[in-house]
Amino acid sequence: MGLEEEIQEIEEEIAETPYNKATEEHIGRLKAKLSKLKDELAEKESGGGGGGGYDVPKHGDATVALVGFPSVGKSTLLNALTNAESETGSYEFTTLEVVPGMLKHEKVDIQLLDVPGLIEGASGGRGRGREVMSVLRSADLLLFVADVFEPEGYSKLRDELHENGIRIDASPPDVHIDRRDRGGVDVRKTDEVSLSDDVIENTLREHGIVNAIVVVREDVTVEELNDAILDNRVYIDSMVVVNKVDLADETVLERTRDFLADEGVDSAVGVSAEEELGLETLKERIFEELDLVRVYLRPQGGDPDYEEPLVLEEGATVGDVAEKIHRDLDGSFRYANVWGESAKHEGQQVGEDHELADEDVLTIVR
Ligand SMILES: Nc1nc2c(ncn2[C@@H]2O[C@H](COP(=O)(O)OP(=O)(O)OP(=O)(O)O)[C@@H](O)[C@H]2O)c(=O)[nH]1
Ligand SMILES: [Mg+2]
Repeated sequence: MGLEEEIQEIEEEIAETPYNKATEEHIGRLKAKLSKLKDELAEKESGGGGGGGYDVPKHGDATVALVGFPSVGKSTLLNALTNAESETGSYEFTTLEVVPGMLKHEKVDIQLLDVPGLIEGASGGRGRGREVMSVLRSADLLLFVADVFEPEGYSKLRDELHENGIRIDASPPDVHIDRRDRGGVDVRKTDEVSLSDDVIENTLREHGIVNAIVVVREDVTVEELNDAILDNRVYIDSMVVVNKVDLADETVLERTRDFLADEGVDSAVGVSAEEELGLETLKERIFEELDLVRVYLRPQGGDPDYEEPLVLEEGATVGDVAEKIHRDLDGSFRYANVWGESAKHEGQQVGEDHELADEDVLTIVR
């Protein structure tokens, strides 16, 4: 039996098995096996070198990927938001390559990627789904684009990405596995963990881990435990944009809003890419969701550069800035002065570990 058939068989078994306490462990084992087989398949298929148009180099301060079914209006939206000219059409699969565009907002360069309309089943390696997945995995934010008349597409794609190891709007489970040479599996867990030691041990064994100290500090599911063991999951934030609102009446809009609310999405942005409605709100939301930190550098004795901030991820420290501006800094960093929200007082003297806030002004003294 080939890898594909094996994958299909396990997927069918999972789909047919009701999920409850009694089957949880069995399903967990199946999912572990499934992950391993899919990884093998990906390995096998990635041997042949990349296809044209998929190796989009990352540019700008952050990368946002547009994800949506064919014809929802991704290319139209990219063209409306950026300087890009992505081909649009009223037929499906107009876009066959990844088209980048740059959006400048609040002095930040945001790269938007228009990826081919994803189809269900891409995870099985069908079409160019696999290459598309690799583009999505490296994005900083996923922008799901849904047609106002078919919001169901959003849920289907989200599930599809989940199947491909992309964990949306989640953080890595608080599970640490320290492999050992002997001693069996030693499970250490906090009170809120409901998985039994047996389930945890068996799941590890399924992955060939028989000696390890496992620390579980969160009430994880078997699937999350698998994720922690596999260590090849990516965790990406997402947001939803509902397009073509120009065509919808109040009844349609309400149905779409209700549907998304049931799916846990209560802050989708409605736009019309064609009529250019709602785009400013969308830009604002993309910027907010990226959680970026803009730092204005101020040379010693000079004025801050408010035009070109250094853009970093939330949680960035003075050390991260130092590293970004001069890689030759090694050892020559003495201290820094900070003005802004992260400073206890204006011009506070701080060390490399100081965490910066958005719009801080920083002077590095070396
Ligand atoms: N009325 C209306 N039509 C739109 C809107 N956005 C896109 N369209 C139309 O929808 C069709 C598909 O748009 P595209 O931008 O090509 O869709 P796509 O998601 O890029 O499609 P693929 O590249 O095939 O995945 C085109 O005929 C667009 O003119 C909108 O906001 N309102
Ligand atoms: Mg397109």
